[in-house]
Amino acid sequence: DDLEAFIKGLPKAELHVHLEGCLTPQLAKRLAKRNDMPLPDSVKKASTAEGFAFHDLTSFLAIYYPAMEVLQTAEDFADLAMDYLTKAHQQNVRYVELFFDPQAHTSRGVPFPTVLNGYRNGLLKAQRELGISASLIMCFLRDMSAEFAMATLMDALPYKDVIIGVGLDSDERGNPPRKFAKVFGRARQEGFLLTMHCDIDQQDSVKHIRQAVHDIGVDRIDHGTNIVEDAELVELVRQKAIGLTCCPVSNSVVTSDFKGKEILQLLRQGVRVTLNSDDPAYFRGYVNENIFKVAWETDVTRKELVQFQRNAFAVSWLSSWRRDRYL
Ligand code: ES4
Ligand code: ZN
Repeated sequence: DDLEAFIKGLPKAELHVHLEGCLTPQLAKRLAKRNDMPLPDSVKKASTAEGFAFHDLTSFLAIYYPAMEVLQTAEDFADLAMDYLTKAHQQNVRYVELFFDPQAHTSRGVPFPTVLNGYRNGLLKAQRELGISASLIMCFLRDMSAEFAMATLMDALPYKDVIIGVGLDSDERGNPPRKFAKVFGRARQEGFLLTMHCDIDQQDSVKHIRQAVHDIGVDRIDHGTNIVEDAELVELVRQKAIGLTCCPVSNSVVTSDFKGKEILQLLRQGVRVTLNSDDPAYFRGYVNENIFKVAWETDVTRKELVQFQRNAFAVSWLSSWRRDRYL
């Protein structure tokens, strides 16, 4: 209807989307064929015409990492980036900050420069052919060691033209922000901006968010909606204008609650919350579908839907990243 057209027409920025989470079964099949390799079992079992099928975080991760096997050459990484950016462009997304997990590739023998040259070429092609702008945020896998993260940070130093910040993802349980304090301190010294996943309803969510703000000094938090449990933390995040990148469809898959009420409450309290897709090929929702979910299932107004996008551009790293320092 009319509201749907309104949402589709909004100029959008997306700040929380994992490149490896944009690998559709269709693209995985094409890449497997091109690389003359069998389709990984996990892809074969879990894929349908509509996308991947799974029901919680564990069953998600059990397909997510094995499916990446099909990504072998720089061209594969470029095609993955271009595939997602084509879809984002069709949804009137103007600017994207894309997460990627280099350790998921280097740990299976794909060289770091292959990943980066591929993604960089994909981003340049999308800018040239579609006019959509994108940058990379390199995530460390938090269930791997701080030493491996530091070595990965060193690998990234020659790629500051395209990597604007660092983040932290994968399994949060038992892997608090503090584990990576030294790595993030060095990343800041190197000029990278900082963000971190603080996932929905984890053990010690609020404690982890406090560590991210106080001990790490993050510029943004990915998810982070559990701050609603602590009024002081809400006020601190509001005052510091720290953006929260929320992902309603992803929330509904991994926790069975999309957190629409909490997201809207935070928006109304003046926190810079944004709406994003997380792993769209797996959760079956790009950014518009995430906004539709909030629109259909809460009492959000059109003005507030505009505010989500104002927030996204405001807490994006478009203006704070001084690309000219590195070129
Ligand atoms: C992720 Cl949903 C989710 N959780 C943790 N790590 C991730 N990486 C990509 N998607
Ligand atoms: Zn995420």
